[in-house]
Amino acid sequence: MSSMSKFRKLAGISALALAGLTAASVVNADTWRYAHEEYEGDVQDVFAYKFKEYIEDHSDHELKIYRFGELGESSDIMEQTQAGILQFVNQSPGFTGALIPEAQIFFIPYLMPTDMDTVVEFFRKSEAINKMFPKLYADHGLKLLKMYPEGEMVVTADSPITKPADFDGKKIRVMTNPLLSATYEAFGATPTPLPWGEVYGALQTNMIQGQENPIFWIQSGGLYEVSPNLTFTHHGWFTTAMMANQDFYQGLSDKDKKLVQDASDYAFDKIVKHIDGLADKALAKIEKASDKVTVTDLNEEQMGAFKAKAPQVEKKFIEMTGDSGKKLLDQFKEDLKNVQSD
Ligand code: 6CS
Repeated sequence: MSSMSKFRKLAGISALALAGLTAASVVNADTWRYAHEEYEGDVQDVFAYKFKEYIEDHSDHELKIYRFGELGESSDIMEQTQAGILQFVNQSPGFTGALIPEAQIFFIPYLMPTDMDTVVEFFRKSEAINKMFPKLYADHGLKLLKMYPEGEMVVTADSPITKPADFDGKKIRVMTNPLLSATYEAFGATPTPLPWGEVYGALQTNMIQGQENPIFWIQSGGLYEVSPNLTFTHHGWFTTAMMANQDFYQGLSDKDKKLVQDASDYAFDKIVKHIDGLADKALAKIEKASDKVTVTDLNEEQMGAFKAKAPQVEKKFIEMTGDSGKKLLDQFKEDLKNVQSD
């Protein structure tokens, strides 16, 4: 063979090999779909985009993100994920609690500390969060990847709330899980479960007289415009969870499983920085935008009257979840004790 034809043959082989490699990487380059419950720039959106950034920087995969409303309400995106139409979903326990009763643990009032660093440490280290919850989600075809806090819950209403009697006769919107209804019942209100899409309109038309949410959401969703009296009750954190369709996750290569886990860790680290100081910034924006807004920060004594209602909600949680919920609650409390004594 002449040296020229040898070269041609080699070039042919390498062209073939290259074509094969390209085909392999095209086959391995998937587009994954991820839906969450919030709007552009909100906490779940920042998390999703950090997750996407990591995935796309470290693989050939692409992530397509769908925000609130693009594919329906929170319950719709969960159904689509369970059906495998979506690969990833971010849904808050406020809604998942209807599917996984134990997820309602976040609605036992005054269980969580108020200090953000302690809360973040808890989410990082808690055995209940990182070991027990993944098993509960797995029973519903979901691979739990991360639980993370978004911000402390703040009540907004048509008049300031300083004591349980102030809730008398008020319909307060809650996310659609029965334990959160029990909490607001215990607080003296008439709980009204509604999906997110109906909240602003219901406040505007006085169908409901209040609701609870973290302050960034009260600002970004304009809730203060229609529900201007803000009360810091310090009774809990808005927690959320990001997960994958379990069959999809199980079908990934070990390399891609690690990629997804690392991307979740990366997004978590970014989000805890993002929420640091976010509430103060959002409150400042609200106060600048409206002179109708009042801010009430309950003192220890005022909080005491609401805290006194917590044991009855905790009892309800155990009634609703049985032995599994009791074990989770015991572990949750132990994990909290561990981070509080650090
Ligand atoms: O109140 C709600 O339904 C919504 N709140 C927040 C902070 N995120 C999404 C959720 O749907």
